[in-house]
Order: sequence, then structure tokens, then C-alpha cells
Amino acid sequence: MIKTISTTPYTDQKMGTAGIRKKSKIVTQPNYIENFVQSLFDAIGGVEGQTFVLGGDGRYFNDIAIQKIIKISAANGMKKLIVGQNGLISTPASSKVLLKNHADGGLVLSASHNPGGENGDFGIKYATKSGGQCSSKISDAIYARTKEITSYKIFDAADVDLSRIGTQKMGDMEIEVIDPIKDYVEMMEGIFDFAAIKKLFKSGFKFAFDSMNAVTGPYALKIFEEILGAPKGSVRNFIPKPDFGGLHPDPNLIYAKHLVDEMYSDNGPDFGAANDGDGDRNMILGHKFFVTPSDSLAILTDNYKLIPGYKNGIFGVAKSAATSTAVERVAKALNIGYYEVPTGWKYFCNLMDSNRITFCGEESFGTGSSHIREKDGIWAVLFWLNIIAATGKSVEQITRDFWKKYGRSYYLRFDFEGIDTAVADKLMADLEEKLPSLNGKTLGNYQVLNAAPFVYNDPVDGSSTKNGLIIRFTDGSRIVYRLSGTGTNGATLRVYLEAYEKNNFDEEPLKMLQGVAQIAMEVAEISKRTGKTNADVTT
Ligand code: G16
Repeated sequence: MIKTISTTPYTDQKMGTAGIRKKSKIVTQPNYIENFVQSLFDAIGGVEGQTFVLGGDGRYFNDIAIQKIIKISAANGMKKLIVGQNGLISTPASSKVLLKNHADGGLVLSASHNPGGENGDFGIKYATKSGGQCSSKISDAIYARTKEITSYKIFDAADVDLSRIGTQKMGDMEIEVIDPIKDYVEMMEGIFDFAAIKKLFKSGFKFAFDSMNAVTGPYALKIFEEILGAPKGSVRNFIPKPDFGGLHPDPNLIYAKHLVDEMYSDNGPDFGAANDGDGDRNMILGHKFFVTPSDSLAILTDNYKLIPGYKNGIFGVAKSAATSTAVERVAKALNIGYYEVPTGWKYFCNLMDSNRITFCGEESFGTGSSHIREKDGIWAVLFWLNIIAATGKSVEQITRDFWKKYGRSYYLRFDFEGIDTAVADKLMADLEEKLPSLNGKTLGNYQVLNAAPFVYNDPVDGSSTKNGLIIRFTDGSRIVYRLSGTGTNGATLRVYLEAYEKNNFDEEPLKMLQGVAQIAMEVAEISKRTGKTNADVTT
């Protein structure tokens, strides 16, 4: 029943910020998925006798890839595979199921917030038994193996029926098809004050949650409408579709514009939120009001005592270097631990495992806590609803109160997409070389306090990671440059801009950041090198 199939290596199977991510047209090439999964199993020393969790966000090729992976797992001697019903599981739910079952690893078939469909993207995230994505050391070993693989093993059997909850067998391997929503809902009920949120909805609070035709639809329907009693129709685009119904499932002001327009209309809902393809990202909106992800992390941290699951105290908080400094001020005020890590959720995991932090978040619309080892979109929405229910304040009031207390970090991210990879690499290398010469210099109206690469020394495993370049100014403003690790089309240069204001809270971010934006463009010679005078996407 077990076949060994000869294959030739692909040379491009390197993982990025979060797993491997490619155009669908690339992953559907013969043996592409087979090579990658076999290489992964080989690189981690085999999976014989192990238990894994498997599922995906339902995008194009999810159904085919999952059957291949089931058969490769059985052929490699895996003991048990826990699979989401119909092959679906959100990234946060997968982390929960993995931890609850003490599984050895997990695979989520997703390219996260990237578009899906035949012309979109596909990907695989790999989590280790800690519930979080594997370290760079492991992904490097997997990449090395993909370049030398000559054969893979696959079980010769019919496809498994994944619609049926229960246990089946493939050879000696047990396949348990589960409803991952159940565990996830229980976990949320254990953290938040569902009774208070129910009351809020009963009082007529208007809510809009957009699942972007992706994996969180069934979770959101169950939690918000069925359990918490939000009016029918509050949850939109709740049926996961292979091409996300044409939506780009990235919950931001641009790709969720339909929701933003509704929130900014006169009779718009009191609270709006959206999630991404695999359910780990979130966007938070009030009526005619947008909360930046950086502020959201800081506000959740500042209000942790209102949440039953955290009221006894939190360890500390962490953010990625590119995220605004808002949460740093909160950590100081609360006198809790504070850490700054490279972009990539995996860098938070050691801090959570060692009880250094409870909360963490990133500018890229990700927030989470140590309840799992992934960011968690629905968790963030419930956290906000719980704060609103406990305080009786609107999203805007809560945010304004926060600014009054701590000042406001005006923040924007510019993305320059589809740049030739060699051009982008050279831009970053030349900029890094130039940084020391900027120290102490006056640029426009700003004086440079410090300009240097961001280097993170992990306090737990001692590893060192360099990611991004930061120019800090004496007034607290910052520019961060880095290349994205999740794109599939050339290189994307991300430029993160921040300006700190103690009293002036009502300006347009673009206006407040004009000065630093101009410096950012000039210092890195972005127009000259890329031919772009403006960012392709501003969030
Ligand atoms: C992944 C990581 C995040 C990271 C984001 C953006 O998110 O899990 O930690 O912030 O990519 O990465 P980049 O700036 O390199 O494109 P997701 O939601 O795509 O899995």
C-alpha cells in the first residue's frame, strides 16, 4: 500500500515570515506539495508514531493538497492525524487543537491574507508541538532537505471522506475528523465575559463582522450570532469559498473597503471588524473611526483587568519592532515586562512559553495572547466587545481616553510592491551601510537620535536575528524599513512611519507623517531605485 515515488527537487521551497507561500500555479506543479511535505517530515527526523493536526482555510487547492498530505502522513508512519471537518481549520483553532491534544505538530494550508483562487496564492504554515510556527533553524533545515530530495512516500488509497466527524483508518494511521469550532468556542467562553457581551447585544448595539468569505465564517456565526445573540446578518461573508468570492482577505482599510464604507455611513454600526483568510488577523473599527493595530494592542493591554481571563494579572507584553511604540508606554505604566521582537509571530512564542509575556501584537493587524501560540482574530474582537460591555463606552471614546492618558502615536505603513528582488536587496544593503553616517544628523525638521539595524537577541534560546533598519529621531518619531516575507510577486518594501504627539490628537496621519515620509523616501532613494514616487498600498 505504500509507494515510493521518485522526484526531482524544486529549488524555491524556502519558508518566509510564516511558512511557505507561493502562487497557486506553482504549488500545483507535479510533486510540489509532495516534495515539500516529505522534506518537512525528513528534516524533523521523521513522523513515525507522531500525532499531527491538519486543516486549511478552504482556499483553492486546499481539498487536493489535504488528501495528498493525509496519504504522505500515513506512508511515513504517523500514528494519528487530527483533521478539521471538510479540511477546514483556522490558524488559531489549529493552535488550540494542537495544544489540547499534545500533538507533535500542525499544518495549516493557507497563504493567510493573500488572495486565493487559481490565480491567487497557496501556502502551508508549520507549527511545532509548542503550538507556534517553527523557528528559522527548523525552516532552514526543511529548505536544505527540499533541495536534495529524490523520493517521497505515499499511501495508495482512496481519498478520505472529511465531511464525517469521527475516526477512520488509513493503514495503521488513525484519522480523526473533528469539529474544531467546539474547542475554540469553549476556550473563548473561558476567557471573556459572555454574559456581559450578550447584554450589550440585547441593548441594541449594532455590530458588523466580515469573515471575507474565509475560514472564520462558521466560527463567527456560532459565537456572535448563535451564542452571544448579535442580530442575524451581523456576520457577513461567512461561507468559506475557494477564491474568497473575489475578495482579498486582508482585513485593512483597502481590502475591506466595503465594510469601512458601511462603518463611515451615518447610520453605520457601532462596531465593525474583519478577519483574514485563516482567521489570525483582525481589523477593529468604531462608527466613523479606525483603530490602528498598534493602538489596539496597547488599548487591550491597558484594559486587561476588565477581562475575566486576565483579571488576576498578566506577565508582560511584546510587539514587533515595526509596530508603534504605544504599548511600550502602557507596559511602563503598568510596570510589566516589555519586549520588542522581529516581525513574525514565532518570535513571541519563547516569551510566552517562559511566562515573560501574556499579550503580543503587530502592526500587520495581528493581536493575541498566551491562550494559544498564534495571533487570534476573533479573540481580539471579543476583547474589544468585552471592554465596551464593561465600560459602556464606544470604540472611539475608549481610544480617545487612551490617547489622553498616554499620547498618540500617529502611524502609517507604506508598501512598495512588485519590486525587482535584486533592486530591493541592494536598496536595503546600501541603506544599512549608510545608517551610521546619519547618527546625530538633522534631516528636514528632525534630528536623528540613532540609526541602526534591528537586532533581536532571544532571551530564552540565545539566538540572534537581524530584521529591518530603524531610524529613530529625538522627538520619538521613527522610520522602519524592511522587506516583506509573505509576498509572492518580486519583493515588497515596507516602510513604517511613526510620530508621537502628546496633545494633538485630531490630525490626519498623512499630514502628521509628511515630514518623516519625505525623509524616508529620500534617505533610501526609493523613487530613484524603484521608479515609484508613491506607495502602492498605504495602511
Ligand atoms: C505573518 C506573520 C506575522 C507578520 C506578517 C507580515 O502573518 O505571522 O507575524 O507580521 O506575516 O509579514 P511580512 O511583513 O513579512 O509580509 P500572516 O497573517 O500572513 O500569517
